[in-house]
Amino acid sequence: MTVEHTLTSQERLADLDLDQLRQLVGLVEYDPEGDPFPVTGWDAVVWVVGNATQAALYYQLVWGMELVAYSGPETGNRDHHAYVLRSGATRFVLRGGVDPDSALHDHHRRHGDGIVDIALEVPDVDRCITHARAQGATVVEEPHDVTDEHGTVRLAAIAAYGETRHTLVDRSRYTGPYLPGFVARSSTVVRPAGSPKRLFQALDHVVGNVELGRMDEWVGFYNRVMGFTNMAEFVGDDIATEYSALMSKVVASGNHRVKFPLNEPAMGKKRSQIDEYLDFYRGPGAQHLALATNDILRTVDELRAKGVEFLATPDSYYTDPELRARIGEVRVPIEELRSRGILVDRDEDGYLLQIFTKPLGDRPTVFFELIERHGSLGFGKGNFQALFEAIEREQARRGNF
Ligand code: TYF
Ligand code: FE
Repeated sequence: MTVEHTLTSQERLADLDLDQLRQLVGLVEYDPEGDPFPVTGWDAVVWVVGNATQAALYYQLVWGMELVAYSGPETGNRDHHAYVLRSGATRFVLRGGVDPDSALHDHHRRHGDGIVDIALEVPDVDRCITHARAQGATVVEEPHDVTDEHGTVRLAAIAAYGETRHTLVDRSRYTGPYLPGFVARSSTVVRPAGSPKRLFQALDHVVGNVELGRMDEWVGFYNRVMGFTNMAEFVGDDIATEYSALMSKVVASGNHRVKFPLNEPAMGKKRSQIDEYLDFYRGPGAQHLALATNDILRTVDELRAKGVEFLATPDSYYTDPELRARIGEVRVPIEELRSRGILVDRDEDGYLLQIFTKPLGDRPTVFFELIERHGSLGFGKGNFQALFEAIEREQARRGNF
């Protein structure tokens, strides 16, 4: 077994090392030798939003992200604004139409604020595309170089679920702030004295919602096209029919940096939360991003103080003796978790702490999860019942019964 030592360019910039990543996102050792589609890690999560200029401020002021690059009319891009933000190893790109005829407005009309591209850093774009094509993937952008005074980036893209794509990025010959066409731009937002340097350090997983009966197709896509392997965690129709009304499987890249749980709706007592997403997003798309933090208590306190709303967890969750026994000892008294509504799950490898926001935008579609891992490589399976009940309470408040 070869040990994987590669950091993504973004992780290097964030001064994260492999030990920290092992803890934060459950990185594992693997042998890239036989991998038909080697992936180093996340490159960027690209959003289309209704107002990128304001969203860029929201992610700086509320989520503590740092503005690092920009493209727009002043840089020769008359079609749209694009703001590049980062927090640790996580990079967001927020795009919003300027030209009234921009195709971004059409995208936004259909989907609302959402994720258009889950871009991945790869060492060899051409090798990935050759393999992906041979496996029947739709290549939406052929491999090509883009160049400016900072060097050259090689790019290509393949289609994923719905209108989502995976751009593949080799930035090994590039030193610029993001991509050619972007200029470096720093935050004008002043960080309040005493506030933490960052509220999250890395991206842990991105969940995709797909149509009824198509989850296995998409699992197969990631297996065949991208060489991803299935992780043990899944939600079958046993859980689905009882309360969650969804089925879920997880695929991961060789080093487990990139993890994609995939959900499909299932027939439960009520209309599935996945059906609600599919209706409001007008099709398949990215449902939630899990942001890894090494201090979820502090992060939740900061975010609450700035108005972020989280799903409420009933007190019974913390007093249930069975659950308390299963959780055992964690790094803080349970009271600290109860007062914040943070969930705990434990498996044979360790435990994790997690909490979920309410939907971020106007439509009940995309939301965030905060996750603090302590050895567990799972996704909080033990919390699914409590979590899905909380989601259903919110759905009912929105008029979905
Ligand atoms: O990523 C996961 O699998 C967990 C559980 O609507 C989950 O975060 C699954 C579906 C959902 C919310 C959370
Ligand atoms: Fe999750």
